[in-house]
Amino acid sequence: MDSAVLFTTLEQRFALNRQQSKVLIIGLGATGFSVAEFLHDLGIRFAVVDSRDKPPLIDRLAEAMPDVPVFTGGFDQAALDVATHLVVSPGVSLQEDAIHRAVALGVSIISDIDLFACVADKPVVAITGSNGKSTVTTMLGAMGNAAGVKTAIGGNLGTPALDLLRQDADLYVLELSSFQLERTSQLNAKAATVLNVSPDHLDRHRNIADYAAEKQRIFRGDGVMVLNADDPVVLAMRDSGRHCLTFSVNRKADFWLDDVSGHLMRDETPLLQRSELLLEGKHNVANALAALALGTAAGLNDAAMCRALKSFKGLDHRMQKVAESKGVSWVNDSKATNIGACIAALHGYERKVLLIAGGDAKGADMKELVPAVTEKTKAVIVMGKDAGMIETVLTGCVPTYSAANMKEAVRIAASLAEPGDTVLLSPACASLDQYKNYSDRGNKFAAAVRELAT
Ligand code: UMA
Ligand code: ADP
Repeated sequence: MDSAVLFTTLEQRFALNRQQSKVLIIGLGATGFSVAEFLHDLGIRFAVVDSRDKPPLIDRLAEAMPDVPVFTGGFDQAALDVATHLVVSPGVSLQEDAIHRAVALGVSIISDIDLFACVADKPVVAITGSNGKSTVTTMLGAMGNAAGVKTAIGGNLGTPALDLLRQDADLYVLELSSFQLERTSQLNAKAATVLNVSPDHLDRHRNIADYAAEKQRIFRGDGVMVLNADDPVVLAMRDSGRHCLTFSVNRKADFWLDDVSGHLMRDETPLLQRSELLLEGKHNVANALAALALGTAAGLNDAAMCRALKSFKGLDHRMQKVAESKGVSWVNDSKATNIGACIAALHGYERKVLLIAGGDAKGADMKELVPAVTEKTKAVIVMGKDAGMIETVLTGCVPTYSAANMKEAVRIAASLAEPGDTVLLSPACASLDQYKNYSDRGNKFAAAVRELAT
């Protein structure tokens, strides 16, 4: 974008300029650093605060932008007092006292996604939901590139949105979390979706209604709304004045699964056979239908979209088979960090599995696991911060075993497993109580399984 136009846009939308603005970036992780680079390039004054003593990107910032004031070990009040704008990283709650006080004094809050939305001059597709975001975002990236449209993917997926602007792209596909959306007001995506809503992050959102309302913010603007017809909470977000596309694995919709012929359909047109998808589970059929709807709204052609879907192998740590040993399958679904993902995983199995679950439940009510666990598991091995609570909830439904760590969980599972069984790590909880992140947890599971096999 031409820089004169950019400065005018920033002034009009945020009253942000080089003369008067003093931006305070809150959080020096991946997002904070991307915002620092963006503002630095534009010559807009800013400082950075982080509550941690040594935030992850502090050395990189000191090297790349040595003159930038950085305050760590808390949210420096003097820095807050002079700020005209706050750019709050998604990991920081807007309920923090310091942020509340600043807002009450008239300081405006913007997000990296807002800045991105103002600057991006190519179409944006935006994806949120409790589960399936990363899968659908990556599918759509593959579809775009298969169609010859240079497609950049990022956001909550990993690459901060502002960093995507450095790529030579004709289409941006953003995965957005509820935290990113709650502080974003400038999005106008060409197509957007809420894939599904099930309880998650209830330690940060007041209740599920608030959480759903934050997700609904993805539909701001006038682009195509892609809605899951199987999820009443999502379907209720429909705006009858807008172009909407629905998808469903249970009934006819704009994009749907025909259980009789086994085709993924657009209206009455078969697009591809379910058996041509490499991913297991009906939830992945829903993901593929959502990606087809979004891709269609973005103008991608059917042949390229289907080609991409047929070769899409899925992402690590999502229903990933890591070993087959002594007739037992070991499946890593460490990315199942909430109840909805764990239930979707269990429903993918005909035969009962041995489940390893637990970690930080993030305020969720684990009773919601009971029907699926009762129907689909032989036993559950619990671990992590909320192990005791999960065990209490499951008592009387299935046998439960408690493990101190992943090695022990794998050992217990191996002692219970018989040939033909599956051991599934699908924790229904976040990993941060015991691991660096979900990949660390998944890697430790795979390592423990390998160790056992040798
Ligand atoms: N933190 C502090 N004090 C601070 C700032 C951060 O303690 O002052 C802590 C946070 O509580 C959090 C961690 O630091 O635990 C990281 O926070 P951050 O906002 O600096 O995170 P970033 O490095 O900018 O990464 C964020 C997203 N992280 C979160 O939302 C927690 C990344 O999503 C995203 O890939 C990245 O921006 C680029 O857009 C990760 C994630 O876990 C994968 N997302 C959650 C999820 O998927 O469930 C929402
Ligand atoms: P997200 O980015 O929303 O966390 P992922 O694609 O990374 O979504 O998948 C996270 C977890 O949710 C995995 O355990 C995966 O098997 C499961 N999952 C993926 N898609 C769906 C869906 N549509 N419904 C329920 N669970 C899903």
